[in-house]
Amino acid sequence: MPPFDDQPHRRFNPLTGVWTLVAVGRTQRPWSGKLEPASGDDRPVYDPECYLCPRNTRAGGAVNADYEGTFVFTNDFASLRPETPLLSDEPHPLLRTETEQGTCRVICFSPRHDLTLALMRPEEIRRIVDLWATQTAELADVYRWVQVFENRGAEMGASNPHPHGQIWAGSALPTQAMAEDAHQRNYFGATGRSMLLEYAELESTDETRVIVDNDEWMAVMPYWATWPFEALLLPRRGVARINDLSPNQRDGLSEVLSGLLVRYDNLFERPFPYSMGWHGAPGTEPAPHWQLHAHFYPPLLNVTMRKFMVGYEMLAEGQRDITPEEAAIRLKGLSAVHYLRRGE
Ligand code: H2U
Ligand code: ZN
Repeated sequence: MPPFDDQPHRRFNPLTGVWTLVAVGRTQRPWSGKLEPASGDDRPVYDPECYLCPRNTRAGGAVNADYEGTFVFTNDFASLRPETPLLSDEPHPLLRTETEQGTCRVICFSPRHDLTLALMRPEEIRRIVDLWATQTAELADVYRWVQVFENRGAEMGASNPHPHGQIWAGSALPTQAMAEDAHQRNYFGATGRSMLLEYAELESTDETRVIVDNDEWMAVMPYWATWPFEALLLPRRGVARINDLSPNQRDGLSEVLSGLLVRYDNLFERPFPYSMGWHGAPGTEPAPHWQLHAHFYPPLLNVTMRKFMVGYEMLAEGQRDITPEEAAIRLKGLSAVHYLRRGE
């Protein structure tokens, strides 16, 4: 167990260089809320009004393919466009601007409107891992940074319950990527070791914060977590990018991903909202300092309450109300069977 658990303390995130304040006992415990009826569990297999279901017409008139597995299309409201010219302007050091070239895609995880990743079997999730990999490889040939992500649930701004994610790829290295690149590079330069590979080893000798794992992957509540039920998905072997994963690693990932998402849903017996995304090495050059990983940032503190990152968090630094170890114990004690699949 970490020291100072009974006192307010700060923990350092070596990946981003950011501190989080752990102020335990500040609010009620996250599992003491009353259960609200789960929403979104009674969706049809096909929704004629859904812009992601097969064969339906999207805004702007494009018609979705009659797809059976996964389906990818360029976002009809793309924030980034490939034809934007690369320009920069700095009339004064305080007034810097650069244009951003890129593309935005929407990726449907399944033709089934009623499914979620948490309800899919690992074999079905594997299809999505393969899609993330092929999309990343394709876009990394053109753009410096490829951001694969999923906003799940209306609480995180998802516009549609149909299982889907997004990919944005762009010419610049975004702020988070830049911080993680610099910190991993410095650590590798100073120690000759990959930071997150070493971290995964640390976590597996202790296991306090490991939520679910197998021979290839672990889902861990990071020591420095800011969000109440934040998780980090880490491979056990060195790998820089999702498209570099072996078939065996992809199977292992699908299993751990399923294990984490089932527990997330089981925590409050409702679909658990989150934003998740992959961080692989930027570009296509060898990157021994960079270890592939995924972040999960769920906003809930308990079943009825969202963790608001406001006041102190906005103006000083992130703050959490329960220790990561308490949150990990809570999650890993949950059933590996989804609450909607009990009795099947
Ligand atoms: P989110 O649910 O994570 O917001 O993703 C859905 C995306 O789908 C969103 O970015 C796009 C929105 O721009 N979209 C289309 O491309 N076509 C449509 O017909 C509706 C929504
Ligand atoms: Zn649909």
